[in-house]
Amino acid sequence: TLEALIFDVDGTLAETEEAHRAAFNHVFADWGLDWHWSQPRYRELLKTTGGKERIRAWQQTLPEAARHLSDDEIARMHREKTAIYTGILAEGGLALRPGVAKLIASARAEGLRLAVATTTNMPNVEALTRCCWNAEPHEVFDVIAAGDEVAAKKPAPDVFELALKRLGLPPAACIAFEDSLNGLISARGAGLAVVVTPSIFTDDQDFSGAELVTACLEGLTLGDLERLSASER
Ligand code: XBP
Ligand code: MG
Repeated sequence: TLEALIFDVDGTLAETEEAHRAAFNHVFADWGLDWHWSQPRYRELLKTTGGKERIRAWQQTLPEAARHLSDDEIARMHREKTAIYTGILAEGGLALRPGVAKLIASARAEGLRLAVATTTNMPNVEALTRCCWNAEPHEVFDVIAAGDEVAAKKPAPDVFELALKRLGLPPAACIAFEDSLNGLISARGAGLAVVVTPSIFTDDQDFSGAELVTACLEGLTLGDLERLSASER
């Protein structure tokens, strides 16, 4: 039987990537760099999960002479990016995707447990629950596995495995919610059934390994999820 729901954050709970993209571009300008991540470019860059990893991967695409940031500098730049991003969310204006609030409320009411498995770091999860629920992460979710808590980010299964370990549940008792192919691969690697709601930056990806691909979570019942989590994989 289904005992817990495990959610990705970016792109799944809310369409956060435009705020992330704005924060990256903001910090690049602050550092006097002429880097700019356009939407089409960011669609490609998102295939590298994690902000620090993404900056590093971007730098690798530049000519040798332009690759001057060390890993320490990237870490510092990324801390500034986090401050900009959380500032954007604190201004409000970010909404949960359709159906998310209702599904989480009904799961809670039915005694299911709730978890997060995300590549983004904890301050960003905090900013999101404050903005969207007016609550702290642990008031909404029982378990949170985030960012640099695992060495290998998605598509590695580590962050979903960590969430399962903290829940103390086997994958068969849970279902994962994702918006990206990297997330789908990660969750499946941890043995989970996956519901995919493609986001504005991932709607061209191949989600054939998912139990369900749907535009949004609206109308999805716990009974539907119970059936999906029990399906053969
Ligand atoms: C989301 C990400 C994150 C965010 C930025 O991946 O890859 O990197 O874009 O977050 P997923 P940080 O939704 O698959 O978890 O800058 O905090 O890393
Ligand atoms: Mg995501």
